Amino acid sequence: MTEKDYNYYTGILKQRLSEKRYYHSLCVADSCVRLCEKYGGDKEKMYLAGLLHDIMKEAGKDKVFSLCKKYGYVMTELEKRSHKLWHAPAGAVYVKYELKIDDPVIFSAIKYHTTGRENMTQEEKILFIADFISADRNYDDVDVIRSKAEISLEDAMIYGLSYTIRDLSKRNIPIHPDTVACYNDTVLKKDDRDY
Ligand code: DGI
Ligand code: FE
Ligand code: FE
Repeated sequence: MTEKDYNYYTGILKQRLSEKRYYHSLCVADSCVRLCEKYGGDKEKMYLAGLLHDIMKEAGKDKVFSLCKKYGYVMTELEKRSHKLWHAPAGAVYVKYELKIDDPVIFSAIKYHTTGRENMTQEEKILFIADFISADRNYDDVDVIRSKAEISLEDAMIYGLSYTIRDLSKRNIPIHPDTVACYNDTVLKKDDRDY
């Protein structure tokens, strides 16, 4: 990315995000590059995807719903009622249609960065894990998932998904079908044992 583009995108991020989440975005972009170097992936695209992945995180309901309506993203009932999920698809459409970054790799990495999905692409997996292990994160198990991410992206995904599913179900919060599909798919592909 040119310095001009970097200044342009970080300028937009600074307008839309708190200092803390702006810093998180820079850290996730760096983690994306590291994971691309380790596992293979488009570094240039993934730096940008990491930078912009939470761009709609602090947008209000009106902004999110009007973006989705304008660009034809139809939310399911579960999605409408789960406000933490909105910023991922809304961010993807914002980046594609408003910032005019028309790239399917960046689009799908941002769209699925919160839930994951079945049959994730390499770049989707990279952003999904980069978001869990970025330098600004300091939740209890962060070291466990960081060390898993040094060994296998899929092992880190299973750990992260299992943590999220446990946390949501403990609090009786609905689990998106893509989250469950991602978990099942990753577990089933990891080995061929019967359960
Ligand atoms: O945006 P970040 O905070 O960096 O991270 P994120 O995009 O992974 O969002 C995490 C939040 O999303 C966390 O509060 C849990 C919530 N979440 C993740 N998966 C699901 C979910 N919420 C619902 N309702 N269903 C899910 O499957
Ligand atoms: Fe997010
Ligand atoms: Fe994030």
